Amino acid sequence: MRVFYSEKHKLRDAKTELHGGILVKPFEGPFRAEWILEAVQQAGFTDVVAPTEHGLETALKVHDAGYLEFLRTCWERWSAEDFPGEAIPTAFPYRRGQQRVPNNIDGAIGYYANSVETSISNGTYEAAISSMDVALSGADWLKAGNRFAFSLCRPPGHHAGIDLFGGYCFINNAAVAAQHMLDNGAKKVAILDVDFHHGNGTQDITYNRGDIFFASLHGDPVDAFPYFLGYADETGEGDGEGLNANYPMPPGTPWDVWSAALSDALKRIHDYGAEAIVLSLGVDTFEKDPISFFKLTSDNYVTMGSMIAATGLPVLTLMEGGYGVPEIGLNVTNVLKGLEA
Ligand code: OKP
Ligand code: ZN
Repeated sequence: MRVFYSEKHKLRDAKTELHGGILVKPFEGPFRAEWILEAVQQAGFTDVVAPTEHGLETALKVHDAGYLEFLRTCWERWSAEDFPGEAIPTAFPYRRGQQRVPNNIDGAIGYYANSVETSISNGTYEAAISSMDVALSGADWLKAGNRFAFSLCRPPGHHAGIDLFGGYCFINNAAVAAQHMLDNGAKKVAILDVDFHHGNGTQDITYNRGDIFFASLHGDPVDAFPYFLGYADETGEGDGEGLNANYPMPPGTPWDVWSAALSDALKRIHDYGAEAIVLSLGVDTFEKDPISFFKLTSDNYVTMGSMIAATGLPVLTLMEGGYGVPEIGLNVTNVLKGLEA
């Protein structure tokens, strides 16, 4: 399995995250990609390659152009205001309010935010673009006839919607990669999101599309971030009717319950006729994850990988979440081993 990795992830190094009423060091930091890279190399996945630049063409098919321009210019616009800290929104387009983009950056950042723990800082855009290129380069590797790629994306992407950032995400790497596969000849692609958190951004982008099946296994939105999407009765609309499958699960969910949901999602992906799987891999389902509440163990990740590989489909694995504990590297490695077994 070839591993795609960009040093430019280090440019995403915000100093602040609003957590529990104070600004703390972000849970999502450069150490994550370093630990994961170290572990996969130690485990023998030594074919590590830098991405190629793909430009914005594919991103513009899944994201709003004004949103991408906001991401590109946010930090310089915020800096020009002489604010003392990193860019954090404070005002939002509420129910019964206007849905118009303000000129002022303090307003525009609220317009484009779905949550506010994610400070925007110098280098964030460059890192997010490079993360997207990591995903796209993995998609190219599959297009060339290979069955597996691991794109060590950072920052993650699955909370980034058509015109929304948040949840540590800016550009939806999985959706852009799926779009790239479709543009390169695939007719039907599945995105399987096994991160602990619901892939609300991915669902936003794919909800009315007939060419992408989206399945997400996650903490029930009544109990867990992102709270406002991810219920089981969200099944898709228009061309996408019946092509969105959510599996919300409660605090303490163990492997036997979680894996039954995975089996069902894989059956749905098979029945849909997907030609490839984009795997949004978060290992924050781990029992020791600091911000999540599932109870998966390190061994479970091997089985997860082999269950996904048993579909027989090509799999582009993209990194999403997984925080704070050294086992994130082991758990990712175990998925990759399971895929190749
Ligand atoms: C991103 B991904 C701790 C609570 C954080 C946002 C979680 C974003 C998760 N400060 N809430 O899906 O792993
Ligand atoms: Zn997550």
